[in-house]
Amino acid sequence: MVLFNHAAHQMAAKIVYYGPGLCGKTTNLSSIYGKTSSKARGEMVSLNTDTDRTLFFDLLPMDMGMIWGFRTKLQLYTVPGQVFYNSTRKLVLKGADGVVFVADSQAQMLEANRESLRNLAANLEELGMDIRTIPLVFQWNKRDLSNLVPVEELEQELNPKHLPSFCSVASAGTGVFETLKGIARQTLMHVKERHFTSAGAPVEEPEPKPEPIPVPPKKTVPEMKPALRGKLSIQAPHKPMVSVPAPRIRPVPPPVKPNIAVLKVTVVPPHVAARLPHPAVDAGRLPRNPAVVQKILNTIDSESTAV
Ligand SMILES: Nc1nc2c(ncn2[C@@H]2O[C@H](COP(=O)(O)OP(=O)(O)OP(=O)(O)O)[C@@H](O)[C@H]2O)c(=O)[nH]1
Ligand SMILES: [Mg+2]
Repeated sequence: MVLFNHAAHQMAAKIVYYGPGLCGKTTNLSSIYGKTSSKARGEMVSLNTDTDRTLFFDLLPMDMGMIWGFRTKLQLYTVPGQVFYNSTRKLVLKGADGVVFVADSQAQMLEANRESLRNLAANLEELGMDIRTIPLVFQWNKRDLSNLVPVEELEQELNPKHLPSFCSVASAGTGVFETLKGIARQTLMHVKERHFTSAGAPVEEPEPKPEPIPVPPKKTVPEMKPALRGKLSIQAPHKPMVSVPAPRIRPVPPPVKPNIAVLKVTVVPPHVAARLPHPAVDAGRLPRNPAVVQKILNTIDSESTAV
């Protein structure tokens, strides 16, 4: 499925090279990689077995420049051709925008080509796609070898709908770019039909609507039996009585009366003390005679500073 980034004006399409084992799919991508400037392509990723057979896929990103106002990228993939890797083939095929069917032109490989084409149709169908509508081109590879099936026979056997087809020697780079251009044209025309208006403006896909959040159904009061209508009074729903322990209240102690003693201090300055009538005052002892004491106190009162 072609990917659009409308904000960045970019689009990317996925092209898958399909065909029987050893027909030359990986060789196609290696040849494109070797003959393209590093500006026009990314790095090629290959996941191979020990014997250099494709284990998972090869991937080669290609920059096709500006097309209809979009920077256009093609992601070229190959599938593993060996029969027992079918689940991987299906995985790689998922989301393809175009397919190159690479056939091995050798006579002994004709049945393997037929089988691989049937497998392509079946896998597309399982993925919800259709071999009759997906952009598809054929490549008759290994035309340099002997014991070849004539091109007319290959067309009849494998391409009865006369879709675009190309003869190639992938190992020598012959016919490889013609094939790539052929599938790029088919795929981009298909993208244009589906995603651009007749005036050439891209059709923005509407934002997918968020899944509605399920709302629990409202609880409805069951219909009252006619016989009971008018006989029932509305009552507050019965609530079971729950005994709650009384809260523990701590007795508040009565406010404590502060024991405030008012202390009157009398400071006797030295000049007053010197004129006191009794020398015992200096020693901190009061005379026993009340008259003398009173006289002392009067003197203190009149001449001292109360604090
Ligand atoms: N003579 C000749 N040999 C080719 C040609 N194309 C590919 N080969 C050789 O065929 C062998 C298999 O090629 P691959 O590209 O690895 O085949 P494949 O389709 O990727 O195989 P799987 O990964 O197993 O599916 C290699 O030795 C290639 O050099 C060709 O046009 N002519
Ligand atoms: Mg391969």
